[in-house]
Amino acid sequence: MLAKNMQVVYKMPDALTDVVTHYCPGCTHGVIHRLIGEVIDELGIREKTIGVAPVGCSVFAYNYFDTDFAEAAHGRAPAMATGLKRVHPDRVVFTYHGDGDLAAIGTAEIIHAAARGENITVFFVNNAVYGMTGGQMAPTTLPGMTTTSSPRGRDVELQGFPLHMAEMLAQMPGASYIVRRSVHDPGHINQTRKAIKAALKVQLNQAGFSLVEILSNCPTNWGMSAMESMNFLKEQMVPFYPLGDYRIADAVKSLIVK
Ligand SMILES: Cc1ncc(C[n+]2csc(CCOP(=O)(O)OP(=O)(O)O)c2C)c(N)n1
Repeated sequence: MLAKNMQVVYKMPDALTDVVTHYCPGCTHGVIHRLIGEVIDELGIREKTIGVAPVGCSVFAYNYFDTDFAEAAHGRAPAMATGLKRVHPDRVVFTYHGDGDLAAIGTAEIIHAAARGENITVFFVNNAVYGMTGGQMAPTTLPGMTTTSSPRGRDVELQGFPLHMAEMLAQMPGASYIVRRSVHDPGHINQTRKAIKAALKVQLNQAGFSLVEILSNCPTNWGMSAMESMNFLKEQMVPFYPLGDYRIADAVKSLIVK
């Protein structure tokens, strides 16, 4: 019981379990989980939400979200989410994946889910590397960026150019809401939270495919302190992957709060 004149200013969202996660110190997966958890609570949808995570650092997300949850094979979350949503159209289905997952092994899956306009919500956490497996180059690794499999820096002549997934998926007429946000400081974390809420509202309004790309860090595999990784995110990632709204269909404009 709270003393007189005291207010609760911080509490664990009901949509998250009260456990210690396995994420590395300084990693923003935890921040993003929290934002999703807060929004699920705010929308009052915990009892009807089903999350889907494939392989990657967030492979144990089923332990952290106190919602129904399913584990997909690497790259296959959009297919599993499609099946779940079609069988249970009254449920809210979201996927949560890294860039190795969504933009490499799962590229075909995500493109076709967007093209079909599946009424699911995708949270795409882009940290520019394969985090779980030791920091190898991903499709989103920046030109010149060193990773464990590109020790001299990504050479676009040799390894090609990074994929800009939000821009690509925004070309799909089936997609209703495609935006890119970042979590490098409190203001941007707040913007990300608003986008997560808007994306879930799109689904709740049966308005089709929604995706929030969230630029994120990986201090361990980038070989940086948490603070250095936040600076890298702000100074290198954001200029290369511009934040913004890439597709907001007319039908969903009224659902978006700036
Ligand atoms: C079919 C298959 N191929 C490869 C792997 C190995 N693997 C596990 S996670 C992963 C990439 C994870 O990177 P990302 O999706 O960017 O997520 P992060 O760990 O950075 O959050 C890979 C290649 C696997 N588990 N299954």
